[in-house]
Amino acid sequence: MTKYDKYGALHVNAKGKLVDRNGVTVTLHGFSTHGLSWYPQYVNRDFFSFMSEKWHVDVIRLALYTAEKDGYCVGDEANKERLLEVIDRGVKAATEVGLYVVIDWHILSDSNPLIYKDEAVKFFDLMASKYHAYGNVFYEICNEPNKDCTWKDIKSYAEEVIPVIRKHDKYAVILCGTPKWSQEVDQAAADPITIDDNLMYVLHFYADSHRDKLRNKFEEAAKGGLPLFITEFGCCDAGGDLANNFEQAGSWIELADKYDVSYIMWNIANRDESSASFVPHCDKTTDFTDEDLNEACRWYLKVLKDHAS
Ligand code: IDC
Repeated sequence: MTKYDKYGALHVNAKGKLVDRNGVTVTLHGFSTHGLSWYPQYVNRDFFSFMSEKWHVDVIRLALYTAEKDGYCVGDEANKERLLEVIDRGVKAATEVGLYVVIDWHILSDSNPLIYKDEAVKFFDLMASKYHAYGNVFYEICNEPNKDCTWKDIKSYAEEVIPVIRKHDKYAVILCGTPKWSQEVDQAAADPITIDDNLMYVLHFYADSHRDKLRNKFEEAAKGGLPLFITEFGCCDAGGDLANNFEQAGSWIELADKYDVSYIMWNIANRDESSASFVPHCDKTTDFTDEDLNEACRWYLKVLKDHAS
């Protein structure tokens, strides 16, 4: 039985928890792709099926960069078409193997989602019109607002994008990033979005950089009933490439589990960086064995295995 067969379409309940079709609390665990322009080869059905069966993964995040490296908003029309095809392949592959899938509007160097708001409106209009009947799709409307982008900016962006999604898709869970690279969930808690209640706020952590201070912020918000989803984390530093800190990462996992918060690890690629799952010389796109995997990936697979048993 696939994860989707088991839980069906998910939603957020009045206590801020993600629940299944019977109202039972669910937590999802999985991986994020690296940028879809960089590494489209990992978006394939065989690998998704492998992750589901061998790695106990139940969610895949498709990271669509908006600005970096042939990003969706900076390339030409042909580039856009290519990226839309990769997303379509990813959503369909996830659906066929019964995984949940997050469509991630991956803002980063474009620090404020208002910069490409018009593109985002068109993009989510298209996504929701295509995938509204799927039931396993999450829409993540802005990865990591940063620099001087305020919660007020994000909220006004969300208030424009959410109705566009809801025009087509009444039920999907929408995920919204928070200020300072998706860390300041306290600001969202103080002034939540009220136009929609099937919504979760995003927190990201990189375990060696973000420790007790951010965990306290997370815990306050979780205790207060704010719906939270960790759509991206790493065991290393926020740059994604220095040493892993599994002690700190373990504290994060424990805390997320305590509050039934779902989490997704960055990243699926063989890039030469510690946050990448695969070693650089591995060019497989499925059927990975231990020696193909970097340390952080091996550590996470143990976490997933423990969860499954
Ligand atoms: C990093 C990638 C790296 C890439 C860089 C710039 O790992 O290969 O060169 O982006 O595009 C985030 C971001 C995520 C970052 C990651 C690590 O969401 O895009 O990926 N990170 O720096 N937030 C905190 C860390």
